[in-house]
Amino acid sequence: RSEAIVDGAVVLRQFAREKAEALLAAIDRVTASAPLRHMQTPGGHTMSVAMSCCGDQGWVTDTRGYRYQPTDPLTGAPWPSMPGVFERLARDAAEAAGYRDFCPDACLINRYEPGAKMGLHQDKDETDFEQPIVSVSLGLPQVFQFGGLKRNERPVNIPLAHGDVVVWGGPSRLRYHGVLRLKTGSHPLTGACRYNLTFRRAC
Ligand code: MD5
Ligand code: FE
Repeated sequence: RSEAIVDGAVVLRQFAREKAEALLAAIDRVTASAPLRHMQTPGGHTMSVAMSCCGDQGWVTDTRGYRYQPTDPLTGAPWPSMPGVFERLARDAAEAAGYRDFCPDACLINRYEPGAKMGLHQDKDETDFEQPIVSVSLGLPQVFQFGGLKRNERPVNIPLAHGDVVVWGGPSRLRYHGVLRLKTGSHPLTGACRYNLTFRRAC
């Protein structure tokens, strides 16, 4: 099933369902060498979401700002390579949404535990906004907020469940978005958390 939300954003309900176990095993492989951690915002707050990355570039935030970099600041080592199952899913989802040959160089792994949220923001640290972002939800459901191109536009709530994939391209690429606090629950594959993978072309 595929639903167009608005201008370039496509929800592929359950697109990742059959690959969920393989994706979660790959998350464990990546986070064994690049541990999930709560990064600092430039304003000095600790994020409630725990993050890690894989691929040639990883997104980081600290008191110096937001950026992509090829190494993990925690270990100094290059980010783990992008698992094959990640790369194929990202390319297949982008193609299903009409974007051919999507070749992400960065995957951000977000882990939400009960109470964790992400406030409204834009993803604009990448160089080419013509490239879509592919987002994969695993585990507990969470309400996604889809705003406008200006922060003051009222967001629309979209519930995202285990296995759902969203492709953000075209004019939706720069929309404000966030996720509401994760509610307590238990999922057979992830326990008390939700994972979100976002595939990006950083440079
Ligand atoms: C999440 N993650 O559920 C979301 C999914 C992040 C982040 O926002 O930055 O890690 S990605 C949602 C997204 C990406 C690009 C554009 C838009 C949404 N959009 O236009 O709404 O952890
Ligand atoms: Fe974002």
